[in-house]
Amino acid sequence: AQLIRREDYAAPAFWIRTVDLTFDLDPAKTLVINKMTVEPNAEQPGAPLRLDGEDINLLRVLVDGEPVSFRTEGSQLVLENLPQQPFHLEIRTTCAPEKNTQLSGLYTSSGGFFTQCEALGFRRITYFLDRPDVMATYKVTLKADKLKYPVLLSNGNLVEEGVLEGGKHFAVWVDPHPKPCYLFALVAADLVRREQRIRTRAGKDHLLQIYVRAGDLDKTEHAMNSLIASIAWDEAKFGLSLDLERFMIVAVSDFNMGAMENKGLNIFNTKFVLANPATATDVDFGNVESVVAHEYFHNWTGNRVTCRDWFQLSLKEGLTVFRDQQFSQDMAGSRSARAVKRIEDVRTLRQLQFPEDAGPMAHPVRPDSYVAIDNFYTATVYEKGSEVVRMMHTLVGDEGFRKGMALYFERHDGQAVTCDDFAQAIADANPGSELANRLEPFKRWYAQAGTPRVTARGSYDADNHIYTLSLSQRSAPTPGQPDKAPYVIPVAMGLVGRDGRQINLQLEGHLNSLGHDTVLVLSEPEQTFTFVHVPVEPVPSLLRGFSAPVVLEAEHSDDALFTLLSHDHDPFNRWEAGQQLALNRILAAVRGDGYIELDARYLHAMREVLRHPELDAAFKELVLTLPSEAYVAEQLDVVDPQRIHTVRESLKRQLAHALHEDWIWAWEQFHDNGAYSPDARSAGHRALANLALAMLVLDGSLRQNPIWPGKALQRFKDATNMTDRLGALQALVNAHAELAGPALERFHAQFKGEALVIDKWFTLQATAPEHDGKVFARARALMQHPDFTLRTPNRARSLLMALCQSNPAAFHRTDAAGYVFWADRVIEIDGINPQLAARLARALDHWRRLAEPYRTAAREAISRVAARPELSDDVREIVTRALQ
Ligand code: B3K
Ligand code: ZN
Repeated sequence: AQLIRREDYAAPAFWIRTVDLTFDLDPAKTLVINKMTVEPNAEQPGAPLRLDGEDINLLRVLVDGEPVSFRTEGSQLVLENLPQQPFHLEIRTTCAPEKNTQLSGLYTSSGGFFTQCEALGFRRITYFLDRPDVMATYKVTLKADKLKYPVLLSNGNLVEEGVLEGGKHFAVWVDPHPKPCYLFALVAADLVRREQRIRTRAGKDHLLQIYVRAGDLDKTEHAMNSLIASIAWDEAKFGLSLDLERFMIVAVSDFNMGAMENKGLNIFNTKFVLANPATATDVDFGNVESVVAHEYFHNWTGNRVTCRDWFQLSLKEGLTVFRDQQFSQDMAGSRSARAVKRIEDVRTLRQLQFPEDAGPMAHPVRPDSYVAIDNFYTATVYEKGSEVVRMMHTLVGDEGFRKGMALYFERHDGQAVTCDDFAQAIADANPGSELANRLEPFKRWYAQAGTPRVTARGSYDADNHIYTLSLSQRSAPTPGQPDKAPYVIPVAMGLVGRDGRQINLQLEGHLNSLGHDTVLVLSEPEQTFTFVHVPVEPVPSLLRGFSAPVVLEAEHSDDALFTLLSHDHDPFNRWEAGQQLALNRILAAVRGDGYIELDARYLHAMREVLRHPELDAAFKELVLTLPSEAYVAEQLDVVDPQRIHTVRESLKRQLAHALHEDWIWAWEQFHDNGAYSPDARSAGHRALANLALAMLVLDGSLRQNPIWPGKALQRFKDATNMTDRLGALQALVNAHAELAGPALERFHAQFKGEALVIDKWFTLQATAPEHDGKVFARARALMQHPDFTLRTPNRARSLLMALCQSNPAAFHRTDAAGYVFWADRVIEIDGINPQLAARLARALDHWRRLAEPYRTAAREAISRVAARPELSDDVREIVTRALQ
């Protein structure tokens, strides 16, 4: 395993301009004929051509039709003494798709052929310059058995098809757009399709197709609607239109990630395409919408303009996540529904990215080095990368950002570029903006790892009506980066009176009022902002809408938090205040004697939110959900997962009991039996009704009162959609109600043939609140269930990631059984699918912060994995970093 460094980037010694691929598809032995036109890079004359290859058998190499001598170095094929003019290179190889359990390159799934080439899968198909700055046009001929594989697809346009001898048929596809090889794709399988013709604003006609297995066609309508909406949004918002006559989505059930943006032929994990009311929840519907949009948006941000090298991954991922988040907000509609989406995104960021930034895998949005690039498809590159783009958007405004995007495409369409090129385009389109004025320091967001902490202190001078706000920032060291320079941090803010009034903002020395909302830019270690004509002592509402990915230490009193919770104009900060109130109580108990009785004021405030006449149900559900155990752990230097669990569960029970009548009211008010629609408003109602039901079942189970468990069972049986059915089942399972067992059995029997629903069945059991070790025991036993397999990533994740990543109290045990189980599974899965194993390996990232006896036991488990001689580079990199 070799460390690859960003600073070592050099342009390739050759360009590959055209690729003509022929596949003779056979699960055991597929023949690949690869005919390329290759052009020496005039700047590196005489250099050898080094082609990447992995797990493929080389049959022959021809240069301009003649056999040539070659050698192999490691996994590379090296050719020397090549012509100094463009030449033809033909390479024949074979591979064994059915043996490819890594799901990278060409593999089989349910009897069909599929590919996944990002990041380094193409080298598992043929020898190539497998790097994103080598862009070529492709012609692809597929040959396969006609009965077994009636559908033959590749990128671009279908130019020819026909039958061959021996029951075979063929198809020829031509993609006119030059692309890096990671965007190559093929599919040969027995699939059916939903299709639709559309005419865009630009007046062009396109054919949209979604390919799935027979039986899944009734789950494709939502994906198709989402695709159509995405196409319209990108045209309307950024003037970016679809550049292909045909756009295809294919669903496959064995897939390492969510989906893949191959040019014109997106390949999706079934989980992010298939959805109908009977089998998918509101969360699934939302995910399908955003992943379909994400992959579609990549057509411009990723495909038309791609990455120069893999260190620039966030160039396409951060930007495309930002775009899909904006799209989903626009789809949600109302101001409040947009805020709900923002809160959910921030919750994800805090749950996944903040811990990453505080642990051994901390890396900059644009990493400096890696061993296995697949390990860097992270929350930092994606979610924090999106926050960096969002900050640029905040600093230049919506219209400024649109101009910046236009300039980016004007400059770079058809190129492979860097994060610097993107930031430069946004800044250059907005001369005089805060971004343009501070571009170099702003770009530290790309270069430095770790989550900055911003401290705010305010003081009010009542005599002179002056409010002074001091903001300071500091950043802790991260691996390889002991010292950090200050960031440019946009702090969106306002001032709120105790009575809820929005205070007019006017900075000292400025004539103009800023209205009720402004963005302060913190760029020094410490800065003071003085507001004049402030009539009453205000509560500062800082970082509105979560305007920067930082930890804010505002040290608000309870009083101030209650003010913000009931009055802040910014819904995000209202939610934040509610979370902070809960967090303060949880932390007091965790640091104290492990118990706390919820105060009347907090309960009253929660009741007010729940019964509020104007707030949206979705927003109420977010406020009334306690911060997760993972988020609580983030606040502590020494983490005792059991203690956090005990405290949080206790608070939940108190909230369930004290608000009993209110939960009944909420259930009556918001549960519904009408026709299902996935829109934000209906989904919000379901979310709140299901939270109310869960609270009522929890309280009932604890008090041996069978009424609400009984009602939940009835709801579970009668539900007309998966959100409500799963909600009721989860209420029973999470309360450890007696009725949970029979309900789980019934659920399994009812959805036997629906793989994605069976995944939910595993996850539900593995994420139940731990109780006397029963949840862990059950999860471990489920490994033996006939439906369980490690070979399908969705299924493996549904049980193992659920247990090890999402259920701290079940996983972190004083007897270390969770860690032993984890180590065994990491090793076992590594032999099948290293990418998947490496994801699971990260479950113990934060081991150093664990209290004893967890810490020592965790280190032993990681060391046991690290001691295996035959580990993949992927897992080796994770455990090595963890132990460093
Ligand atoms: N670009 C793909 C990720 C590919 C994963 C490589 N291991 C999905 C996406 O971000 O759209
Ligand atoms: Zn992406």
